[in-house]
Amino acid sequence: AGGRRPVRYARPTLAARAARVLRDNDTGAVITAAPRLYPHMWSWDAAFISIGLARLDLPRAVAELETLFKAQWRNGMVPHIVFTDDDAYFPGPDRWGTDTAVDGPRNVRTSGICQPPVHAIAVQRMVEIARTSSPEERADAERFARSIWPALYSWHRWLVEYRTPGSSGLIAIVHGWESGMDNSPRWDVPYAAVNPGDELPPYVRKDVRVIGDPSERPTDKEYDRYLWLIEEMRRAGYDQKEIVRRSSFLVGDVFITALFAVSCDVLIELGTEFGQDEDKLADLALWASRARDAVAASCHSVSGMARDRDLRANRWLDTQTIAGFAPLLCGGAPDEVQLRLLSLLDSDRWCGHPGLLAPVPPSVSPMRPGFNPRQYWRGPQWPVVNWLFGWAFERRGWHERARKLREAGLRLTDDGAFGEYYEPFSGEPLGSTDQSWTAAVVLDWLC
Ligand code: 9WN
Repeated sequence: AGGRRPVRYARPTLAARAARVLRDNDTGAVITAAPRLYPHMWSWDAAFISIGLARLDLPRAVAELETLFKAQWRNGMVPHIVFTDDDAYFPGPDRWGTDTAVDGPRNVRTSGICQPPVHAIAVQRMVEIARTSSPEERADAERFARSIWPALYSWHRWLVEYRTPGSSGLIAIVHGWESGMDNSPRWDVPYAAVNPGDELPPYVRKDVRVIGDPSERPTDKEYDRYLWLIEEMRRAGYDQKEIVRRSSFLVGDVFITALFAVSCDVLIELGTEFGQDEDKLADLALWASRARDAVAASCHSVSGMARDRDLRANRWLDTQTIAGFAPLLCGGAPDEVQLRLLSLLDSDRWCGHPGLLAPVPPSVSPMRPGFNPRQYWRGPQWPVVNWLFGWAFERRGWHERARKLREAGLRLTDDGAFGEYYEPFSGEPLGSTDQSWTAAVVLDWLC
């Protein structure tokens, strides 16, 4: 490989460029997810951004997560978007209409759904990074971990209390955006049952104006469904119990469930170290073990891949995507299943595909029908997802595997464009460039 892209930056230059992206995307109040396409704060982006920032400016990293958690809803939900005043993104706060939601936050405008719970992971990583720095930074990071812990706990409790319906034990999402993998083929079957009514208020997309090639984004038909689900939630006044009872989309998300399990573990570690309440630590241990069991129980008997569950239609969703490797993030599946997943991940169906520029797992296997190398969550490689697997592998003691994923991630991103996602064969950056979370994970890999 090599030579398919004109530019390959040496590591120090790449690090300097990544740092500049985070600085340039800083409005002073928040670091936007991307300069033009996403001029607001996104929940899971903010977590990754804080990890990258911890290397550059710990107080700024702390401030970022504090801003996100100031927008936490009174019931515990951490909203997926915290809006700035910029109106270049649709749907903005007026369309969401959460201002009158009973549980909404005060003095800040947010969307009305959530995103994957990776925030405890970010806080622990920030502490680790600060410990390699000065004694002052170490003390600041530890003070921050102690002070944000109760808010992290109540965020996790919200996921259990409001989003673990039925008996599967999986954490449920009520909108594909909550998964962070918006138009992944994971959601095609449940979305087919979402029928936007005639009452869908008209709207104009803004994302396709920013992205030169609209085929890199979800389709209009998909957007109608995304907007219809918002309409349903708005009508329910963002009453979570009501939404989970009635919305036309309710799916147990195995990837979120795995992240939740491991985030609970991390929260236990932080809480044990920083003297948090024993009862709360016991809650977290119970939640982690239930989530892990749910992930293991979802594994397909032949492929071993973990599956989402359509909770409206009561059936497993067999579409194979990167999310099928969820048990590798959190553990808990039988050894034999885990080995099968590892060899599948290494095989030519995934990271070992001979055509890939870099052995980073694509969002969908290039061997699957429906794989689209340019469209969003239907094929491209996402650096943040690679970071998550690398982080989890390191944590599980699989150092060589973690190192390989880090190297692969750096190979993919050494063009210095900080693409939102990448075409797996040519390595062309797609979607937004100068995407903050891509810059952040690159910084973490480099340090
Ligand atoms: C909708 C910000 C976000 C990411 C998501 C990614 C994309 C938004 C969009 O951008 O979603 O939330 O408008 O497409 O899918 O994972 O957090 O980077």
